[in-house]
Amino acid sequence: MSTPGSAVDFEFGAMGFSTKNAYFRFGPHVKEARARRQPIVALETVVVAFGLPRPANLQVAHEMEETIRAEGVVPATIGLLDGQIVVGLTPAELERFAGDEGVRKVSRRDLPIALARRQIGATTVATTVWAAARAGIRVVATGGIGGVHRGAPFDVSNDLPTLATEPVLVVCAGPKAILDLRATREWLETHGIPILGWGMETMPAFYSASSGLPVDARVDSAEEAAAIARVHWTLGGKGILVTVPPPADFALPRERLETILEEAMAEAERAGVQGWALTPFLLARVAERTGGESVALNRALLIENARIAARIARALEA
Ligand code: PSU
Ligand code: MN
Repeated sequence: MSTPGSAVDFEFGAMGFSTKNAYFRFGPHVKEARARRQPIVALETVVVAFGLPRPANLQVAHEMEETIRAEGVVPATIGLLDGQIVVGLTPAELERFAGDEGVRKVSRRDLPIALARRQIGATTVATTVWAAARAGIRVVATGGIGGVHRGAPFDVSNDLPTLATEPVLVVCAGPKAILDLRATREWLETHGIPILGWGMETMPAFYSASSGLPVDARVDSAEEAAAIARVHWTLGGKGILVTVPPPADFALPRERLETILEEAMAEAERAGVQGWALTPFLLARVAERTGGESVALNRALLIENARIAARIARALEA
């Protein structure tokens, strides 16, 4: 076994990734889970650093971990610290992502830069999925995934191509509502990424229960989702999505949201906000304009998604 902070000295699951990778470090709880072959769910840190206002961000991060533990599954929140990808941040480490330390949003193109410069790096869904795959973790829980943005100039989140290459199941509330959902759905189809609907025939739209776009199959249990994922991976398939509608008590009406989003997008354009900064900007605007309702919703769906991800991770082990 490696000592904390040293290079990883064991095999990365069955993913064919090399051993002794100095850029990975596993948290003590994750090492223990691996030794005991307990199911693990990976979590991202961009939502903590950029997706939610303080202090809700840290509370939600802890609540997601607790929810996963309550299902008998081990959470592995991923982030970059001191030149390493930490799989399974400790509570004290996680706190640094929620504060004011100049955290960098790390998508995959940022990974070598943030590691070489030993920056504190919050991982997007893309980076989290990529790291989880290297660590032999098959399930990731998040809020909304990135996708194809609306209008020009063309902006496609790295979340999509990473789902096309890594065999990981992502539990989410669909692509973020700020995106072009139709184009995102088509992209997923082109790249062979199945979309399962949790108790739904249609894909949710993050803030609302339905985008009106069909899913590829409805599933009503963790076992059903796990069974499909298992076949997908046995056949060499890669990413797979389980889309969960946001808890009904919190969902926002789609028309009201569209107005807010259109205003926010126009504002972003006037202010020249683009690239990595666009998503955090739009989410913050929506939170302001909904008087925090979107934050309550985001929290509720993140916790719900963590719970479902844990159940699927357990079903995959069975
Ligand atoms: N969904 C949320 N809040 C977030 C994100 C998604 O509810 O903060 C983050 C995820 O980390 C996702 C990222 O991977 O936004 C996508 O950013 P971009 O569009 O720049 O790729
Ligand atoms: Mn982008």
